[in-house]
This record gives sequence, structure tokens and C-alpha cells, in this order.
Amino acid sequence: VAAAAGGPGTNHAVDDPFTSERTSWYRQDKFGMFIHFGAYSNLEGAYTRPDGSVCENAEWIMRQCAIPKEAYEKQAASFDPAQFDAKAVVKAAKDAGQRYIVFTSKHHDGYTMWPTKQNRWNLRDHSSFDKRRDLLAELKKESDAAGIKLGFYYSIWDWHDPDFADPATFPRYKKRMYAQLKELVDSYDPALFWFDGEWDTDNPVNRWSRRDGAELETYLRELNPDLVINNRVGKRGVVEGDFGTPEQEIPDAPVAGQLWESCMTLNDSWGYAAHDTHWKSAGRLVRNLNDVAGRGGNFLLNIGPDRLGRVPAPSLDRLAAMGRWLRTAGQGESVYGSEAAGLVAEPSWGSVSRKGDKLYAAVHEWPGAGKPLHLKTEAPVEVTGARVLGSGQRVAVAPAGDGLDLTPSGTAPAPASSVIELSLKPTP
Ligand code: JFZ
Repeated sequence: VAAAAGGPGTNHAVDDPFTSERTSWYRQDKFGMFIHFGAYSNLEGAYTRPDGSVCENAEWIMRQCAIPKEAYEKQAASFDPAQFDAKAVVKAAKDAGQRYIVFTSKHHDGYTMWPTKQNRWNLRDHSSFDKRRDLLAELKKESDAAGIKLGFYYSIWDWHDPDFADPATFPRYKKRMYAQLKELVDSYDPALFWFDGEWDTDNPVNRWSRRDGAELETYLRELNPDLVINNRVGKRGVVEGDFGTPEQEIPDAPVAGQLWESCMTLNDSWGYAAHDTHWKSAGRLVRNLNDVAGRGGNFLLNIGPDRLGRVPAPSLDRLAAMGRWLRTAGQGESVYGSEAAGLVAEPSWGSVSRKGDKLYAAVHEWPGAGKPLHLKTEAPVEVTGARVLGSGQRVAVAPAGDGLDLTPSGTAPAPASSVIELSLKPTP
């Protein structure tokens, strides 16, 4: 009852997400795959208006290109992602080192990717897709087989359901939404819910209140007490759920007081957009992963399959490169199960995470051969050994100024050998 009163930082879980057994997989896994796939994907980022002009967008295309409802419904009727291969998608995640998947079960356009019984606006009843197939069931089966956790993105905001926007009918919408969430839990047993669209609505009295967030979270935890839930279940800026979700940005310092996850696109779009070829480099993505880990967060990296369900090759290439980096010489140790380093300040040349009695300094910029990397310490640090993972080069550690100088032996390490492991004197 006290919890229902709410307040910043309120969590309606029965336990502490930082230490709970319930969130342990999430804190350990660190790196996940986001998948934006829905009726918008069928347009592949471009809508040709009746007058022949073209409007470009991705998963917001219905709204941003002001597509009339009938026209959007008409295009969705031809949606046939026959080539969506759950096994291949899960394998791509696994090979990338991603250990959980968050799939858009319903985005703002309201279209559900499973055969909901609450309406016909879904991949089974409103598409050209094989009626015997169920993408979510396929993903669940393959994720389970691969030991990958499966979670669902679900948009509270709904552009399609007429009951959403009117305060008089909103309770009816909410009832259906609750029923849909129960369907998801009952049919696919998700490990996680990633809510969205609580932050803005075209509802004149923006019905989604702090109370709604708390009530929804309580409802979900009754359905399955093990669920991990993001903060967008509640009002923006009010921490509910288990973890915070900055977006398209990596906090520039460790975040205290909550688990958090950065979600990011590989190009500039969440849903598939043929026009968007602005791909981030693999090196940049590894660096982002290091920075997120060094600041104590999880990293959720997005793919957007095309209208046939195929994952773009540039996405697969980048994911594969990240997997190679994580598998090289134990560099993944700097990510999985790691925490923000504490003890040291974040250096300009890289990011530092911690796991037990090891510090992992992911180096983004090596100095010339024989030159030191300076690490400012913020607490006494006793280093008993240091080496470059990958090359195996010894690293000399010497007190200097406000911290330590780290100097790799021999020539400067190759860029791919980018993690220095520091062994600390075990804490008693
Ligand atoms: C939302 C969606 O609108 C978008 O399409 C995508 O699914 C993304 C993952 O989530 O967009 C947001 C949500 C929250 C913020 C910004 C964009 N935010 O908190 O800054």
C-alpha cells in the first residue's frame, strides 16, 4: 500500500533489482538484441502517396507520413514476412554475443505480431502471412533452444485502437491491453517486458498516470513474479520497473541508483528503412558496448528485418564483428557480469569495468610504444598483475601522480587487442 503512493525511485517489485535472484540473468547477460518488426516494416521506410510523392520514415511512418488508416490497413494486408527465420535470427544474436532478445510484440501502430484474440489487427488475421505460423512461438522455441532469454516490447500508446484516445473509452482500451499482456505471458512466457509510449499520447487528458504505471506493474508481477520490467511502464522521469532506459545515448558517467540499459540502432532507424544506409562502424559499436559496460549498464542493440523478414546484411556483419571481439582472448570478461569499475575515474582513452578482483580497461586509443596510459584512482588500488588480453603483453604498472601509469611492454598492441586486465589484491 505504501508503494502505491509512489515517488521517484519507487519500485513495485517485491525485491531489490540490484541484488535479486530474479534480475540476476539480466545483470549478468549485459548485451541483448532489440528487434523492431511490424506492419510498418512492410513499407520498408517509404510511403508513396496517391499523388506519387514519397514520404520516408520507419516505424513511425503511419504517423509521420500521415497515412490514412484505411491506406495503412490496406498495405498491412499484403505483409508476408515468409522469410523470417527465427532460428537464423537467434543464431545471429548468439554469435554476436547477445544473450537476450527484445522483440516488438506491438508498436505504436497497434499491430500485434502474435494472433491476439482481442482484435483482428494482427499478423495472423490481417496479413498475407502463412496462417499456421506464429513468429513469437518460433522465436520462443529457438531462444529456449539457444539458451537466450526472450522479452517483448509493448507500446502502451496505440494509434489504431479508437478507444485509446478518448478518456471515456480508455478503460475499454486498458482492459484489452491487459488481456493482450496476459496472452503474451500465457502463450510465450517472456522473461522481460519493455514498455514504451507511456510518455506521450494524443489523448487530451493523457490518461497514463503514475497510478496506471504502478497498477500495470503490479498486474504483471502477479502474472509472473520473475518478470524483468523496464521503467517506461510508468511516467517518464519516474523510475518504475527494474531498469532505466536512456535512448540513443549512453550516459556519460556511471548511473547510480538503478539498473539501466542503453538501446541503440545500428543505423539511424529502428524499423527497416531501405533509404537508411548510415551504418555505425563495428569499431564504434564495440566502443559503445565498452562504454556502457564501464558505466554499469546493459546494451540493447537493434535490428530491423525487411518486409520479407530478412535481416539486413550490414546489420549481420556488424553483429558478427562484435561477437568476434567478445570471443577474442576473453575480452568478453570485460562485459558479461561486469559492473562499473568504481575505484578509478573513467579515462579519456577508454572505459573500465570491474568483475570481482579484476579491472578491465578497454582501450580505445593506444599511446605510442613505450608511452603510458594514465589511470586516475579514486580509492586505494593494489594491482598484483596486468596484461593485455589478446596479445598477452605484460603491462608495467607504476604509481604516478593521482593514480597509475600502465605501460604495455614492446610495441603498441594491435587495436583488436584492446583490453588490459588488471588483477587486484583480493578484498578480504
Ligand atoms: C520509442 C519509440 O517511439 C521508437 O519508435 C522506438 O521504438 C524506441 C525504442 O522507443 O521512442 C522513444 C522513446 C523514449 C524516448 C525517446 C524515443 N526517450 O525517453 O527519450
